[in-house]
Amino acid sequence: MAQETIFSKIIRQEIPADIVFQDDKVTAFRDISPQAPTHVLIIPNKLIPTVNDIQEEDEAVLGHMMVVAAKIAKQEGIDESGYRLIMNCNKDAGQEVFHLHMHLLGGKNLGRLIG
Ligand code: IU
Repeated sequence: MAQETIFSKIIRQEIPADIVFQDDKVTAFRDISPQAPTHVLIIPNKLIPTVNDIQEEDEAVLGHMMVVAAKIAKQEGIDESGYRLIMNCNKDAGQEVFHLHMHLLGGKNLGRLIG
C-alpha cells in the first residue's frame, strides 16, 4: 500500500492550497515554490506514487490530466505564448513528492530544455 503524502491532504482540502481546478478525477493547485509566473501542479485524486506505478486502468485519468492542463493554460492566458508540462520520476529526475504530479509552467520564456 503506497504511503500518502501531503498532496492527499490537499485533495481532501484538509490543509490550505490555492486550488485552481478540482473534479472527481484530478486536483490542480499552485506550486508553493513557483519556478515561473504560472506554476500549477495537476495531480490524480487517486494515489499513484510515480510514473512507474501507472496501470492500464489509469489511462483515463492520465488523459484527463492533459485535458485539464490545456484548460488551465487557457485560463491563465498562456496557451498561445506557450508552456511546459513536466513529470519527474524518481531520484535522477529529482522527484520529491511521491504522489504523481504534472508541473504546468509558463508565463515567461522557459528556454530550451533539450537540444
Ligand atoms: P517534484 O517533481 O516532486 O520535484 O515536485 C514537487 C513539487 O511540489 C515542488 O515544485 C514543490 O514546490 C511542490 N510542493 C507544493 O506545491 N506544496 C507542498 O506542500 C509540497 C511541495 I511538500
